[in-house]
Amino acid sequence: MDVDMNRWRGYGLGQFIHWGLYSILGGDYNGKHYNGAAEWIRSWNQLPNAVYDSLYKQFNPKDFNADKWAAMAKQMGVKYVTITTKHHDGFCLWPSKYTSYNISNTPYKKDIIKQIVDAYTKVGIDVYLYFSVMDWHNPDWRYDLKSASDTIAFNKFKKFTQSQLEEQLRMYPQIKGFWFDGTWDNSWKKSGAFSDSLDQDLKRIHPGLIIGSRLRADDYGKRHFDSNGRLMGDYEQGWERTIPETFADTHGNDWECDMTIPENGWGYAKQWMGHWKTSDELIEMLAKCVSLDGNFVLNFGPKPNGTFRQKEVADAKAIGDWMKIN
Ligand code: FUL
Repeated sequence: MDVDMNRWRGYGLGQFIHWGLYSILGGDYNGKHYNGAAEWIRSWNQLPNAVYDSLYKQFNPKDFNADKWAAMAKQMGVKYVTITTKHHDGFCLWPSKYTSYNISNTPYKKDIIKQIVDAYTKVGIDVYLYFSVMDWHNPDWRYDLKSASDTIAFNKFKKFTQSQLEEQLRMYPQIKGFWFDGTWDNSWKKSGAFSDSLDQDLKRIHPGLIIGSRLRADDYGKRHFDSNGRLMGDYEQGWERTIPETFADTHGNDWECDMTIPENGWGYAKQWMGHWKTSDELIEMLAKCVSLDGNFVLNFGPKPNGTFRQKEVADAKAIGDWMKIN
């Protein structure tokens, strides 16, 4: 386990990728732009859920080329990538046999996750899978467990979640870990024993697997020390769009900072909100994170056609140039 954690500790720079059906809308519906995180649009009542849930029929990223993505990440100096396999909307970028709401039923059809895992692994970049437990599309998912029928449905949902994760490990054995998300609801808070057994199960299937702290809803970032006080392949996912100031803030945890280029929002947005960090600002953040023994992970939100925005390409280049001389 320490070998794997030590590898993780040495990364320094990572890339995050948010890509899914929300990228098709880019924060807009019917000519109106919604000024929030574009990947959350399904929950803003800007459009009927049924319309959102049919977007998969349009997902066809004709210009997607995983080798080009990996080459850009490589020149940027990235050591690991985390890609959204399923965000809160429940749509799966891999051909999961546990739901038809997946990539194989889009016009594009091909497994996006496999292409990414293969292309990045080939150039020596470790791959981690982002997985949202919260799933707005699955009828068995619940915010809370208030009745016996909620519990029955959510138990079914937990099995579904476990099956999907095991499926990912079977399909992509090269991956190094999971970045969990959407575990803050009461339903998951009441499922602590399950998330612990899930954690152990995944690590049994894939020894050395590194799992982010958000798997456990009730103690983000302070979990999983064994009886000798050693961290068991977990890292603190608490630093989202912020950076700790001093070592006192990091409490000796392994941690990463996940950063967006615009002020808010991870998925592609046609209009970017607020201040767009300059390349120099991003480099300064990277240096600060590494100086506090953390990893800096920069987010990219590819367009629906499978290419990156100009600003992202320029930032990747600037960071890569800086990495080469530092
Ligand atoms: C959050 C999510 O709600 C955002 O959409 C994004 O995925 C971020 C990395 O994590 O919890």
